[in-house]
Amino acid sequence: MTDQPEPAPYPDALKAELLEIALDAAARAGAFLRDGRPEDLGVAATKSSAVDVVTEMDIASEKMITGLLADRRPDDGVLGEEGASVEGSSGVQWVIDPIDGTVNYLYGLPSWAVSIAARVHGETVVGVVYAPVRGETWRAVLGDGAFLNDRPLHVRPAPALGLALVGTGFGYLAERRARQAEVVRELIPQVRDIRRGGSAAIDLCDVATGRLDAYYERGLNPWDYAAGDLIAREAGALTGGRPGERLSPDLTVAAPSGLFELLQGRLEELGAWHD
Ligand code: LIP
Repeated sequence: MTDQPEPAPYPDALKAELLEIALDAAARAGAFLRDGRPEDLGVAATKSSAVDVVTEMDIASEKMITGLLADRRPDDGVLGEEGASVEGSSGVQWVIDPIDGTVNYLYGLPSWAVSIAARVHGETVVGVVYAPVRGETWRAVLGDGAFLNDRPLHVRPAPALGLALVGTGFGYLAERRARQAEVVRELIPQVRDIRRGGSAAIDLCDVATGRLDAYYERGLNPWDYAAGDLIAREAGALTGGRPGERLSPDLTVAAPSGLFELLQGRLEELGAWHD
């Protein structure tokens, strides 16, 4: 069981401002990415491996988002996947994935999103995930519920592990993927089926929406999960990493109570938290 943080009291005006800014930034960046994607989009750079790619659009999206944030809240901190790093002095930190599901975006597949979270003194208070091609915007404010467009969300009731549709993902290093394949090889006969969508943010939102019973992945970064974690929790999921731990690059797990504990325990037995 993971101790879910108790909603701390934040001023309604602050929560409303952070949500409005996150929605505006995600909408602007998402429209730019959807409508301005070059037909000949290529790889601008690689990071941890030849398949860990960055496009010119990842970089442009992050620049657009950080520029809007600087205009609206110049004293806030910023952490972005493509290098944005501002300390800030307000106690508010924005955590940005300018394109979550970059490989899907590069190949023209629809499951990619702009993910923006606002943390106040380290606690995620606002999360927005916008999937433009799917026409879907997920949002959550700490303690105020989760929504898909304007529909309130709640996770599916927890099924038995053997009936669970489980999302997961794989890393950019071949050695890590080989280990992750060993884990999923052991798990797949013990669940309904596995889905690999390619965007952690959308996978976490799909748990919130009831389109997945559970999701787990090793190797995510805070920008991958910050917004989706809050959205999943506000929709009634438990989220965490190894037993008793919060989400981390070691392991991310999300599912309704009753399934969360079973899956987390099985992943612990399988050593899903290490390469
Ligand atoms: C992606 C994650 C996905 C994971 C990919 C990649 P990116 O993030 O959203 O779940 O399986 O390996 O890390 O790199 O597209 O922002």
